[in-house]
Amino acid sequence: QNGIERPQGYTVSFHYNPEVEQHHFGSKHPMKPWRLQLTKQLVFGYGLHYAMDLNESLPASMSELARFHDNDYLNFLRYIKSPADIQKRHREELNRYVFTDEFNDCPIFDGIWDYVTLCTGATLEAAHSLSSGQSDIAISWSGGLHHAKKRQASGFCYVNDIVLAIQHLLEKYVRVLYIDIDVHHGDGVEAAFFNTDRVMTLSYHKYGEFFPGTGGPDDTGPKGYTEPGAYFSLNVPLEDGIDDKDYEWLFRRITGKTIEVYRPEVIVLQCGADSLGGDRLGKFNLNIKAHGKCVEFVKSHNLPILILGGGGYTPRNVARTWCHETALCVGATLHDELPSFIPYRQAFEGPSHGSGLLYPELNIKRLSHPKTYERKDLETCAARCEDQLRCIAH
Ligand code: TV1
Ligand code: CA
Ligand code: ZN
Repeated sequence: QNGIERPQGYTVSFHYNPEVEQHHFGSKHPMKPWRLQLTKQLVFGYGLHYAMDLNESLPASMSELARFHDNDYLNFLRYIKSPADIQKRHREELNRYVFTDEFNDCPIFDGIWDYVTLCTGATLEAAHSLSSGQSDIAISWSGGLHHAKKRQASGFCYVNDIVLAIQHLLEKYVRVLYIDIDVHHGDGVEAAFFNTDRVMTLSYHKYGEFFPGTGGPDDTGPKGYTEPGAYFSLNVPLEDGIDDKDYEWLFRRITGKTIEVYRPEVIVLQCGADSLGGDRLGKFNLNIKAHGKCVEFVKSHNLPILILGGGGYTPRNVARTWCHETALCVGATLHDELPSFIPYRQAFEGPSHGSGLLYPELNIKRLSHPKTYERKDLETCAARCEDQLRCIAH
């Protein structure tokens, strides 16, 4: 079994439905659900499935989604026909009257209802696996869709599986810590729990002329400082080109202090892989191992963890990252050379595919974004976060 063993003393569960990966946002759209197929192939190629409980999850039901979302919005998603569908019937009028924007973040595509309910179903099943004590670390790579609002799709996200999972966790746990290492601000999750101190949200992201534009240093929760939730939104706005060393330093310092002060009973970790160097949309310079150190650091606190996906727009690197992080969860060390027998191995191969190495390897080394900050900016940022954390008293 490739030397992969079950972890001693704790259980890891993996929640997934292979139908998700069959959906397409459109050929030019950066969100590629098939990155989940690549991820799963690496996970299985390395034999990591021997070390976890595997679950083929069911789609979430309408009533489960309605615990956060508006019924009218959900019915729209459920019954809307994709443009391709409409086009078949009204091709001529459509070409005459409709300007179809090529940069539509949230297109209506075939099977959209199946897609959103499958992504959410996996995350809700993972949350249930934790709350029922069946597992200690539950993984749902198709989840992590942090921008979706109560009645509005935003930034490639239609249904907010994270909010729904946290709502479920709140039935059992008193304090939930949400940590978001996607390169974008976790605005939808922050907004949903803005007025409560039972959920603390902590997002690391690029800030300044970047989607969604929120998550600045003064975005800390409701401004009346006696209101519940005041100071329980913590944001770490970052500049282009942040590297492994600086990110690890900030992440450990701020996340460590947050866990110490807030004392969560469970942690939800959104592992968006668009914070990697070489991402098609992101602007950071992280290597896979540095991204993974965030997962390792969170795990080292021995609390139940819900591990979610999110962004990630260079599919071969998304798969590498999430496979590496699955291995960290089960406590396995993987050989850097990718398994030779996985389907689609060519997707990971060759200099023209990015790694520049003779054999496809798990780590990536070629990074691209110029650094636009100085050491003192990081110090200021960390000090400001610590000031905010001092305002949280239990
Ligand atoms: C269709 C085709 C849509 C090509 C969108 C990049 C496209 C983008 C496309 C794109 C693109 C964004 C904005 C638009 C402000 C809006 C999963 C009015 C080459 C969690 C979502 C980013 C990130 C949205 C999601 C962003 C996540 N960037 N090509 N769209 N304008 N939208 O900037 O956090 O990773 O880029
Ligand atoms: Ca983030
Ligand atoms: Zn993102």
